[in-house]
Amino acid sequence: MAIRISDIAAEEALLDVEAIRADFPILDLVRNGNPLVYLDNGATSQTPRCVMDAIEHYYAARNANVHRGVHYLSQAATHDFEEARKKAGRFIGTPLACEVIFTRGTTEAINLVAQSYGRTHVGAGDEVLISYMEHHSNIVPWQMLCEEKGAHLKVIPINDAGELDMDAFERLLNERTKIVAVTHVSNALGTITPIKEIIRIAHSAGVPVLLDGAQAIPHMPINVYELGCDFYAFSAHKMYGPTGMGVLYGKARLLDAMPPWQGGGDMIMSVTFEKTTYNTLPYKFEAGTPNIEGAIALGAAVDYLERLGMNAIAAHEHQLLTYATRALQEVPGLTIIGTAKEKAAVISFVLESAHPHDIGQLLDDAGIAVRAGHHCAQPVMQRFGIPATTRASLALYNTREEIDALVAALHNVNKVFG
Ligand code: 7TS
Repeated sequence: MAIRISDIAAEEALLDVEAIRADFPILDLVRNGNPLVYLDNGATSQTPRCVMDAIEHYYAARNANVHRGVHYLSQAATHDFEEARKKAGRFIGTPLACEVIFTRGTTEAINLVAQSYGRTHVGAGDEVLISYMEHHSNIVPWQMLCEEKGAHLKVIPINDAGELDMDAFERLLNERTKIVAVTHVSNALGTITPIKEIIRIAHSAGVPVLLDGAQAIPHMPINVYELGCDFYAFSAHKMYGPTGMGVLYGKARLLDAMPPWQGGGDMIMSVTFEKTTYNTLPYKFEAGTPNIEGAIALGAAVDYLERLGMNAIAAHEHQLLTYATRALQEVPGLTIIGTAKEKAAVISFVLESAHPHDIGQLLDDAGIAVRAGHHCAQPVMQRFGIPATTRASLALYNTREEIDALVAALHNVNKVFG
């Protein structure tokens, strides 16, 4: 069984949120005389002091290139960099560091799979299966691949609650399907997709599965071995780590058989003008000097999250989601977009009285940061027949008082525009 957030939430919420907030200096900011209420965590989460310290320590005591120096600093930097890889692997449940490819983020991780695995396995007339609720970064790389190869992009529909139509999924899966690429959590709707079921069905048809974990990774424990997924992509900056950093997990057997997608330093074993032989995993996919500080800071974010406990985080956020959902439903004219049974702490909504951009502006005046727009998921907006939503995406440091501030500000929006 996949881990259900609602089951985890049955446990006590165990986070000392007040102490946690002290770890995040930016939460002390004041805007227009109001304390910052940061509810745009789906776009990027804030950074705890320990992650900043890891970056500073790298530049103060480690700065050197990795995998190439005999001198102390290079060896120390290499050690910390590879320790970070082990931490990232441990965080998602793989003991094999070779299955952890460092990338710029989720977007690059998905492009890597599309360009390497995809270009090898997808040919004319083949199909790539995604869903209606994908972020553009799990649509466009596959579209580019399909265009190049004369293949077809197929899309699993969603119902009015924003849940995948699993019957349609089974119908769409066929012998021409070469890969299924779906999100674990929708950034626009908050839906947690039934990934265990998706993987079981796809694998029974012999089709590998890539999961876009960008919005799942900060909210719940992930174990790629328990899930059995073939690829899992995520970004550090959505899990309290740095920007420009992410991970592609892939099964070693698959990664090993895939060609490199970028050429350059570090990804080679030997080079002559006649022939180049490639490095072993994971380096085969990491051409050029990597984001060393980013990897080390990602490792620090993993340490931080493990100290707090992903179950406790999931329980806290689920309680907050329930509280916020009830409170928002009391706002006249407000409709929540995305009412799946299983949701992570993301709430998209529309308000009769005002356009999402005007709402975003008025909330900002009150010190409340939300995202207004299509959330890089335009097909979701088209599916619901709306141009945009306002989205509050919650994190481990958010509180009920902040939800109350959001609700009060929305009542004010109704007053101003009503
Ligand atoms: N996949 C999903 C589900 C996402 O939510 C995002 C970013 C990405 C992929 C891309 O991640 P990146 O780190 O490579 O950029 N989502 C959002 C968002 O919801 N608001 O801003 C960025």
